[in-house]
Amino acid sequence: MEQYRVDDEGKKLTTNQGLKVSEDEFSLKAGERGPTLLEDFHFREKMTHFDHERIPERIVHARGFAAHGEFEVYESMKEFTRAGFLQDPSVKTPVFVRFSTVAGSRGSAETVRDARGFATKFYTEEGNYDLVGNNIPVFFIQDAIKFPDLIHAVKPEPHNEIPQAASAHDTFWDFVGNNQEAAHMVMWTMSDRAIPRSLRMMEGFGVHTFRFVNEEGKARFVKFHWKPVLGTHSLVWDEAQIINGKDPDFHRRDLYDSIENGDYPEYELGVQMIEEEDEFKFDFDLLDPTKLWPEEDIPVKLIGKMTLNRNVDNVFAETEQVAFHPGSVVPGIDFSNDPLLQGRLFSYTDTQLIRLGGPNFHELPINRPVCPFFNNQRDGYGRHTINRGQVAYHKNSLAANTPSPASAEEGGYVHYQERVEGYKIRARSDSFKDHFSQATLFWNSMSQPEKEHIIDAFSFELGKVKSESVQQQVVDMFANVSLELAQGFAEAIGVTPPEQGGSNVTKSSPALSQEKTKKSPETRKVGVILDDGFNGPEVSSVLDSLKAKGIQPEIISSKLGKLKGTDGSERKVDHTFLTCDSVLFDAIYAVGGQGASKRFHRDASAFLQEAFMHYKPIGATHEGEKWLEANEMKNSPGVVSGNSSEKFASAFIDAITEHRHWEREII
Ligand code: HDD
Repeated sequence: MEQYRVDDEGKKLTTNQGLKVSEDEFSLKAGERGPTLLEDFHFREKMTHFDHERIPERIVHARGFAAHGEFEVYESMKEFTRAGFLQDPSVKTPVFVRFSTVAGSRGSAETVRDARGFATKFYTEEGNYDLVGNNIPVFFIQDAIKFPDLIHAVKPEPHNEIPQAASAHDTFWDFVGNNQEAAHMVMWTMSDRAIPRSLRMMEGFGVHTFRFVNEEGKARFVKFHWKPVLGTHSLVWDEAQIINGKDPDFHRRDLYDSIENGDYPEYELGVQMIEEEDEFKFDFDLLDPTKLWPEEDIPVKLIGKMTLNRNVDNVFAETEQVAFHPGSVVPGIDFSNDPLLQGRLFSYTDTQLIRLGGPNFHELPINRPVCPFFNNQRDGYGRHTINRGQVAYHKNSLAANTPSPASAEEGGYVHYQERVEGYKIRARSDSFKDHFSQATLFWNSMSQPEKEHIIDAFSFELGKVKSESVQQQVVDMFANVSLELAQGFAEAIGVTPPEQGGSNVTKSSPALSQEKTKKSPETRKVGVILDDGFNGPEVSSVLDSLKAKGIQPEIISSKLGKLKGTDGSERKVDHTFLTCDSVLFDAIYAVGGQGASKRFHRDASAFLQEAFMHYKPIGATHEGEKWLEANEMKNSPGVVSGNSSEKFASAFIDAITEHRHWEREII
């Protein structure tokens, strides 16, 4: 991509024709106070370009943020797939990953309750491979023909464009109540998974069943997973909503800053594989995208690692113009007959034609394969390549019948030869008809706090629905998943709680709960509340211990500038109480200083109360301890106090590692 990067700094200003410009502030006029002249080609070019600087936003996944990186396989996957980029651990394959929310428009906030897109483009030597997934392993619908209906229902309502980037409205829940295949995914979107703490701390899934095909032509069903090295962690709903106001760019800022700081986000690629002959051995259909493969039954084999190590230079040129497509595959990776996947194979190219304005979008630098590509396609809007010669057809004799197809041995893509037969029919297999068992499996797998969050999420979302009939339909529907769940939110929204129903599914899959995820203090942000006259040696010692664990302390005070400690040491203030908020930190270290004002005490207390409400770790010494006492927070779980700095630091780091302290009683 290097050849396309341009640095304008230090250069003379020119028009797009390369003509040096002598004046860029005044248009060409007939006299100093006269009208502008049509002759002013510089003005016309500048204004025309500006007038055309927007393209249609994506119909879904409009708000996204992306980064470059690389992928390495741990060991050759030759036994399972011939995909070139999965053979050699010494090869680094460049990747570009775009994360996104689904429902909101380009300008919407980021910590909304929604699935997150997780789309990865591998620039392999055999062509681009796109793994276009989400952070949720299942989908709302089973057939792509329903996708426009789903999206029409979840997008803002058409008569008033309300609400933005939210599913808490009548049309979405009307869709759910009347399309019960959505049950399983709705359980995920009502869970903590739909409000990730960071794009660096969420899983990714290819969702569909794909195929791996090896050199001998043997195929296996495969599901793809991304496992974040930092573990899977979430926000709490109240916090997520406040962040949307305090910092609508929260997730992109977190990703961007981490990469700039050298804290490169890492994800391991995992695969679950099922032999072709075992296709019918499960109590769900492998082709049904509303079903996951429980990890305890079909283990996830970790096969490689992706590291995101470079931010984009220009969001429009890269993040906005990137075009993903689940149909961009390489030899060794093939499709299944999942009807959702089959429909996606059409939709993605189609949407790029309108979004990127023609059929040559593969020539944009971010979309170009790194391997050479040759065919007989020519012309169209925005064509860059200058194809030479008179021949643009196949077969031909004038160019010795080239470019010519490649055999499998030469790297040609050969579709897996699956035997299919049947009547042309608009129908769905009976094996797709169980909509509730895995929704219950998910529910059974949740810890108590996670279950409470799900009931709260349903109560919030349906509490915003105006139609009582829709509310009742959803309650009745989710009684099939769990009576405890349906009764829980029925009560909160004031409709008739179901008396019958429930599920006889008792199975659970511990891997679905975030409770046992990897926990690490690394890259966690700690807000340090400090004022003049702080205990210098103690604060230095605690901050050094935090930093040694990769924790990032930032100083908060009543004003910017420098604070002086008791020992004369100085600390630069990063934020004031006005410019930040407790929701923007993972933990709070409250110290204060000597002689802080009443207002300081009030602001610091408010910070602690909010952090406490969001179950965050709190460390407090000196005046901090007084704020704890005043707010009855002392000795609560995850609240650390005391003056021996070493013991304090280590207990505080343990509390930060825990992420949140659900056992805390919030009154
Ligand atoms: Fe899709 C974008 C993921 C079902 C049609 N989709 C899009 C993006 C992601 C996904 C991550 C954003 C890519 C980017 O960052 O540019 N989509 C999924 C997943 C699905 C899914 C995981 C279910 C398993 N999508 C799906 C269906 C259809 C589409 C069933 C239509 C038949 N998706 C699109 C689209 C988009 C898109 C309209 C909008 C922008 C784009 O493609 O490039 O074609």
